[in-house]
Amino acid sequence: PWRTEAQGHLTVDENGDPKTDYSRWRLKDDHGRQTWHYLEIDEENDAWPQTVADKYHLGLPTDLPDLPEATTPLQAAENGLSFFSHLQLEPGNWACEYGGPMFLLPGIIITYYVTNTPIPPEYAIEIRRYLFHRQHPVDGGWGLHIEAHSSVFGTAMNYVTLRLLGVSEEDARMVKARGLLHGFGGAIYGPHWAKFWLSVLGVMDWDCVNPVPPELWLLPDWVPFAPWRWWIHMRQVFLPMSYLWSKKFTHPLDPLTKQIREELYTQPYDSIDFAAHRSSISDTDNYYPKTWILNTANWFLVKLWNPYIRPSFVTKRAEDWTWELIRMEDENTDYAGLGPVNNPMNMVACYLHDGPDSYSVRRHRERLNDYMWVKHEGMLANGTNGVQIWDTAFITQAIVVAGFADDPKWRPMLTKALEFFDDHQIRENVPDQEKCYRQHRKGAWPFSTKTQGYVVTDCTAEGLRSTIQLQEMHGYPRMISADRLKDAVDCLLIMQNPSGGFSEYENARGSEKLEMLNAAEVFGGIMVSHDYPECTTATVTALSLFSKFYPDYRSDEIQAVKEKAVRYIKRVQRADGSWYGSWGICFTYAALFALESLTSIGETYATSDYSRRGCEFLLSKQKEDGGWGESYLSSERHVYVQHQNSQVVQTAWACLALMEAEYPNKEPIRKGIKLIMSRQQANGEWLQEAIEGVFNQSCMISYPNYKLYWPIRALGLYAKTFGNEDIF
Ligand code: LAN
Repeated sequence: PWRTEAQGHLTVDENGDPKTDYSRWRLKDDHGRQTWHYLEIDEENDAWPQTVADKYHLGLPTDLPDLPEATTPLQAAENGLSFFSHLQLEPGNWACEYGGPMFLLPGIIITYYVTNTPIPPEYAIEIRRYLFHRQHPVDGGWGLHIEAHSSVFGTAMNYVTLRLLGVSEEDARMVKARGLLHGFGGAIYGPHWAKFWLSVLGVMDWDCVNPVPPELWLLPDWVPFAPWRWWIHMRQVFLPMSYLWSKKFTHPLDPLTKQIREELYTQPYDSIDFAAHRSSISDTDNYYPKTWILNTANWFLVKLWNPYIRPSFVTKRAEDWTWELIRMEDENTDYAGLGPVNNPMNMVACYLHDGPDSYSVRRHRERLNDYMWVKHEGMLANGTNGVQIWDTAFITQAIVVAGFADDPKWRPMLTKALEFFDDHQIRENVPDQEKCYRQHRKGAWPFSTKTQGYVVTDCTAEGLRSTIQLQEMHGYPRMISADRLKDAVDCLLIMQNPSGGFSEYENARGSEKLEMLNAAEVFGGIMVSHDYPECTTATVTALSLFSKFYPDYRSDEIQAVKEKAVRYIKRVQRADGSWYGSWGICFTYAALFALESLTSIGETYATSDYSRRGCEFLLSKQKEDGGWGESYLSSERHVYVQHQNSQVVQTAWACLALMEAEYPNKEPIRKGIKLIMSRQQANGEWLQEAIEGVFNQSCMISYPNYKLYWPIRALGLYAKTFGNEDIF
C-alpha cells in the first residue's frame, strides 16, 4: 500500500540493500523532543548543516582532531569531556540511541499498517536495513533483544515487519528466517504479545490469544488484583490491549496479509486449530512460564465467562471506562504515551474509536516519530522517547566529580544543562490524577522529558542532585528555586514503600503474589512495582546532599526515611556482599549505587561491614587485565556471570564504587583506571562494547552514553582521591 522507495539519493549497503544518503539526515531537538529528518531537497539540505552530533550518531566520521595524548587520569577525563561536549544539543541535553529490545519496531510498523498511515520511504528503507543488520548470522532469526538467542517472538514479529515493509518472501534471508520459525513450530508458539499483534494485523485468529478482559477495570479498588495496582507498564499496555481484544479489532484481509498468513505457520492457515494453541509457547521464549492460577483463570474466561456469562452491558461499561482511561493517558502525555508499546496500541484504539482522520490519530502519527532513531545500521525504535534527563544528569555529575565544574571552559555547557533541568522539572500533577491512578508528580524529574511526564524516583534524585551541585556547590545561576527543590523532596518522601525500599514510578500498590498473574511469558517481575536497590540508594544519596544545604527542611522526616531505606538496602544485600541490579548489568551496577549511598550516611569500608563486604565482592570479580566485565546473563540468571571481555563501563562502575566506599588499597583501582585509559581513542572517545542496561530481567537495552560519562567520572574521582599521577 505504500511507496517504499525514496525518490533518489539512494546507494546500496554492504548487504546489497538500498540505503539512504546519510549526509541528509538531521536530528532535531525541539525542547528535548528528538526527531530525525531526511532532507531530500538540496536547498534544505544545504541550509541546515549536519552537526558533529548528527554525524556521530549516524556513524559518519566526525573529523574531530586527535587530542594531546593523556598520561594522567585527569588528562584522559578532560579529553573524554572535550569529545563529549561536541554532542550536547541546543536545549542543553545529550541524546543517544536507546535500542536493544527487538519487539518495539514490529508494534509500530503493524500500527502504521492497520491505521493506513503512510510510512515515509526513508523510514522503510532504513528499518529494513536495521532488521537485516540485526538478523542472527547463523540461524537467521531474531531474539528478544539484540544480544539474545533467536526466539519465536523476535523471529515472527520481525519477519512480519520486513514483509510489511516490502521485502519479498523469496529473499534468501527471509527464507532462512521462515525456516527457523517453522522449526520452532510456527507463530502459534509465540508469546501473548506476538499473538495479540498478529491478530490485530489479521494474520492470526483472535482465538489464539489468551483473554485480556477489560472487565478487570471495573473491579473495585479494594480488590487485591485490580489493575490500578499493577506495574505501570503492564497496566498501560493491558489497557489498550484489553480494549482492542474486547472489540476484536482486526485489519481487513488484503493480498499481502493473505500471503503472510501462509508464511507464518507449518500448515495451511485455514487448517489450523487456533483455539487449541492459545497457551502454546516455545521453550526459547518461555522465560516466565504461566502459573496454574493464570491457566485456571484463562480457562474460566474462555470456557465459561466469554461464551455463557459475559453480560453485554458489563462489556459496554468496561469498554467505555477503558476508553476513558486511554484518552486520559493520551491527553496527559500529548499523545507521546508512557512508552513505545502502549503508544502505538493507543493509536490503534483511537483509530477504532475516533476514526482515521481524527485529531487523536493524527497526533499519534506525529508522536511515533519521537521514538525513532537512526544509526549506522539503519533505523530502530527507542525504548522511550529519549534518555534526556538521565544522561544530562550523569554527565553533569561526572563533570562535577572530576572537578571541572568551576572551569570557565565548561561553564556555558553546564549552564545549558541546568536550563534543561529547569525546563523539564514537572511543575504540576496531572488533572484528575486519582481518576486515572497517577502518582503525585509535582516537583519530579522524568527519565526523558516533561511531555512524557512520568515521575521516576531515581531520575528525580539525580535531577535534584545535579541541580544542587550546580546551583549550591558551584555558584551557577539559581534557575530552580528552593521551593522547587523542596517539591522534588516532597515527591520523593511519599514514594517510600512500607518495606523501606523505593520503586521507580509509583508506590507499591499490590502484593508480590500478583506475579502469579504474569501473562507475558517473556519477562519476569512485571506485575507490580517492586523495591529496587538502585532507586532506593539514589534517593538516599540525593536526600543526604539536599539536607546538607537545607538542614531545616523536614529534617526529621528525611532522617527517618533514610534510616528505613538503609535498613532495606542492608537487608537485601546478599550473603556474598552483592546486590542484584535491575536496570543496569547487573551486580556491578547495583554495587555502585549501594556503596555510594552507604558512604552518604557515613558508612564506608573502614566503618561498615556492609560496605566492606560490598567491596570484597567487587574485588573478587576483577579480571586479569585489571578490568571488570559482567555478562547480561547475570540479569537473566540472578548469579554473577563473567563477560569474556572487560568492559569500560563496568570497570568504571566498579572503580567508582570502590573509591566511593573509600576502599584503602589503590592498586586494584589503578589497574582498572589504566584499562579505561588504554581503551580511549585519540579523539577522546571510547568505543561501543557490550550492552549496558536491562529491564524485566530478560530484556537488555543500550545506554551508549555510559561509555563516555562513567569513565570520565571514574578518572576524575581517581585523580581527586589518589592524586593525578602518571599512569601511562
Ligand atoms: C526504563 C528506562 C530507565 C529506567 C531507570 C531510570 C534507569 C531505572 O533506574 C528505573 C526504571 C526506568 C525508568 C525504566 C523502566 C522500564 C523501561 C521504561 C526502561 C527500561 C526503558 C524501556 C522500559 C519499557 C518498559 C520498555 C517497553 C516494554 C514493556 C515491557 C512495556
